[in-house]
Amino acid sequence: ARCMLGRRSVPCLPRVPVLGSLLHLRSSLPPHLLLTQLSHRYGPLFGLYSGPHFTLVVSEISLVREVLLQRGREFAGRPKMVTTDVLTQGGKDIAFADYSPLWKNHRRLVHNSFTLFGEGSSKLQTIVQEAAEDLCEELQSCRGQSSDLNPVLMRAVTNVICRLVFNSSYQRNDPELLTVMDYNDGIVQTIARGGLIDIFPWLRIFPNKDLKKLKQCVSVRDQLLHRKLLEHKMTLTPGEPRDLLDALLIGQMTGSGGEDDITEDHVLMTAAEAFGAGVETTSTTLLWTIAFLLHHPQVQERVHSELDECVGQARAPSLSDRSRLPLLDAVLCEVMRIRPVSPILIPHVAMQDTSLGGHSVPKGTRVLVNMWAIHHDPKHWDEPEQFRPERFLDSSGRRATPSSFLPFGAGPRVCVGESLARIELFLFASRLLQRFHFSVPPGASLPELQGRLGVVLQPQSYRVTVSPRH
Ligand code: HEM
Ligand code: PLO
Repeated sequence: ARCMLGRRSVPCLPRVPVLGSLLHLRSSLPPHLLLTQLSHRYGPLFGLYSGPHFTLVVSEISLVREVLLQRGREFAGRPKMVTTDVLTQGGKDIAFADYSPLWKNHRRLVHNSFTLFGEGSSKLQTIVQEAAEDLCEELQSCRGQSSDLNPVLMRAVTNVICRLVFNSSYQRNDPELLTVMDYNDGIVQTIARGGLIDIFPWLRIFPNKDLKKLKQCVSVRDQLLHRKLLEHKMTLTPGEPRDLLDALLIGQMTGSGGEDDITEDHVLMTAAEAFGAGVETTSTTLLWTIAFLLHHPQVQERVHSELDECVGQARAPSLSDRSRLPLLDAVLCEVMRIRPVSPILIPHVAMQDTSLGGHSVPKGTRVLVNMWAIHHDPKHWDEPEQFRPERFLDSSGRRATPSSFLPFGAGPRVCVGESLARIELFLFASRLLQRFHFSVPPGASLPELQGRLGVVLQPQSYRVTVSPRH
């Protein structure tokens, strides 16, 4: 089938009333693979109806650049979804909020506060190094036994966000940490299943077990955050923000008093989102990194040698070593290429009538950017299924960045946590690999690499033997 966009038409999945194209989207494949397969049949720009919503699927880098960059403003809207509305009090966050002047203010404030406490200061480096140290100690105490890294990594990255947002951290069995991990787990299991594409808002009127669980988790989260917020407000000194929460509160209080100012609820949602986005994505990327290194022991060996030569054993790696560790950097990029944690980003929406690839696009059209397809496009990547960090190195061994690589998106909706994430990935991965060798436990099989798409693309859980190198 084809659908008309202005005077030209694009290929389109067949549709029926009410269900739209859903009958053609039934598949055992996860959404990013199904959409990639469909793009082979229907082309780099095709339409479908997810229920009543007309949706364009974009699978080619020049079109993706048009959506995210050239026409970034026009495509910066977000669809309304039932589960994310529950998660964010109807869009009082950054990621799932529709484009508006208030959202712009909010995003700018968050961005500035991140810069203040993160990228701009050496404080972040210390925070991450401390969390990495703590993580290494915990692994050291495993004494070469096989373990599941997920919970240990989660605590380590949670503590980074915790220091950044609340200026506090959690001990190993802190009951509050367990509460946080528990509600987070509940949210991950119930939110936006099927990769962030909520399709039938009217399902809400039926009793829904998942939605109930989501609401419960969100309410536990909000109580906890509310307490933190109160504590902060009582001890706040204007002009001397101790952490991100202080900076946001100060920003909120010094607003112009107009209707585009953020409220205290927005501050709360920002803290919640920093935790959600900061923890889930970073720990997952680290898990993928170890999984691929288990599959490619010779790459792990080369990273070990690079670290031994450039940093040695006497001190922890720091950000200033980054340019001297191009292979490690390339490994992290290759991991984010081959298994992007957010393979179809968050859906975008056209906020006004606009165009894409020469087709006119009506206001309200949803756009799915298939980053998986971009990162696996054989026109841009030689043997895209192969894990080859060398892709990110030029002929003299320096880091290079190919143009079909956008793991954080781009443009007005680019990931706000990008530099924080890169800093964390580098400092965690370098310290871990400096101190430990990762191997498949005796008798166990290699980790599965297909991944499961929930709210992020995660590896199936696997076990690993962590042995100290020195
Ligand atoms: C959005 C990737 C870590 C906060 C996004 C998007 C991607 C992404 C692909 C969606 C872009 C779009 O819809 O066009 C990643 C990756 C990470 C990571 C690969 C780590 C490996 C983080 C961290 C934080 C964060 C550490 C914060 C602490 C956000 C927020 C948004 C976002 C708030 C929404 C931006 C908006 O809609 O305007 N991220 N992210 N992310 N990310 Fe990240
Ligand atoms: C993860 C579970 C948390 O409890 C809530 C949460 C908040 C922000 C979400 C994040 C979850 C998943 C990853 C998301 C992030 C915003 C941006 C990020 C979707 C649902 C990505 C990768 O796009």
